[in-house]
Formats: sequence, structure tokens, C-alpha cells
Amino acid sequence: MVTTIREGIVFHPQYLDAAAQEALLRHIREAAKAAPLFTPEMPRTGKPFSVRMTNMGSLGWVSDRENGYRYQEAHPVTGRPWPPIPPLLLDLWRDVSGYAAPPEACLVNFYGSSARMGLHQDRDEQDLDAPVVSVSLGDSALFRIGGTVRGGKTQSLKLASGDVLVFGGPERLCFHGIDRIYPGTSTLLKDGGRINLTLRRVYKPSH
Ligand code: MD3
Ligand code: FE
Repeated sequence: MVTTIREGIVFHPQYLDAAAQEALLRHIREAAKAAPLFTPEMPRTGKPFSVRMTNMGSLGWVSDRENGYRYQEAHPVTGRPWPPIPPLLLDLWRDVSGYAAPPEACLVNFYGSSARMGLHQDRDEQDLDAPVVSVSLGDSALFRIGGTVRGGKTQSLKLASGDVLVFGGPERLCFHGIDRIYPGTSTLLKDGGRINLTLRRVYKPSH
């Protein structure tokens, strides 16, 4: 099943079945061994995020007090290149993105039961024509989507393990965030919590 939430936002509930979620989780565990989860900081204030992160792909998103939000080729702690994006995710991107070039970055967000992500826009990418594709694993979350200006009306959507969301066109710059995690709603992660993957292009394909 596929539903359009609004122009530019396409929802694929349960895109990944249980076996595919397990397979994807194995890839993420391998990636997190090579590129451990780190705690990003807010630019200038250095306030830590409650979400921990890592990346796969040629580029990864990072943030710290000194240098702020950015994409870089190396892990901020180990200094090593990010592990590759697994083929399963490249296939998924090809299937749902409608975008010819493959993603350069897969940001992996890990939420413990009390983690959240405030409303924000994703605008650190140069290629805003490419969509962002999100994959949810583990406990369900309450996702909130606003418009392209801060302070407008918002819509909420519960995201469950295996759900895929595609944000493109006019919605690429909408405000969005995670209000809460619902502990105990999935058995995929033994210790609970939620993983969100976002597949992104950073540079235009011609770059
Ligand atoms: C809409 N992640 O990593 S995924 C993020 O569940 C982020 O971890 C949330 O917001 C999470 O930046 C939400 C859905 C999502 C991701 C990226 C978007 C929606 C988006 C970029 C542009 C518009
Ligand atoms: Fe975001």
C-alpha cells in the first residue's frame, strides 16, 4: 500500500517485512562496529543531541560546537571513512525515490526511549531536488510535520518498524521532528529503542 500524506510526501507503511528488517538490522550492526554511534552537539552551544548517530556512504552528516552542521567523508571520532550503504538500501532508494542518481549519505539515528528530535529543516544538502527517504526500525515514534515556515500548522503521524517515507518536491524543506518514542512497541531491537535511516543526496549528480 502507498498513500500520499500531502503533495511531496509519500508513505509506504510496512514496506519492509520482518525478514527484511532483520537483514537490514544486521547491516546496521556491522556498520556501527566500524563507525560507532557518536553524540552530535548543537552548533555554538555544544548542547548534546539526545539522539546518537552514525552514517553509511561516501558522506556522513555530523555536528559539533566548533564547526556546526556539515557533511564529511570521515567519522568525527575515528577519522575513518564511513562504511558503504548496503545494497538493500540502494535497491529501496531506486524503488521509491524516483531519482536517477544513488544516495551519497545514509544517516543512522538511534533513539533510546526518552530521545526526541525538535522541529527542524534539513538544508545542509546542495541538491534540494533529490528527495529524502526515511526508513524506521524498532519502537514506534510520533513524527510531526509542519510546513516550510516555522510556527505554522503541523500534522502528526505514527511511524512503525518497516515503514518508509519519501519527502520530495515542495516538502523537501518542511519542518519536521520526533516528539516521542513508544517503548515496547517492537521486538526487533532486544534492548528497545528506535533506529531511523535517512537516505540523502548531498551534491547534484553533475558535481
Ligand atoms: C522531511 N530524522 O535525520 S525521519 C533527520 O525519525 C530527521 O529520525 C527523523 O529528521 C527521524 O533529519 C525524521 C523523516 C524525515 C527525514 C528527513 C527529512 C523527514 C524529512 C528531510 C526533509 C523533509
Ligand atoms: Fe530532519
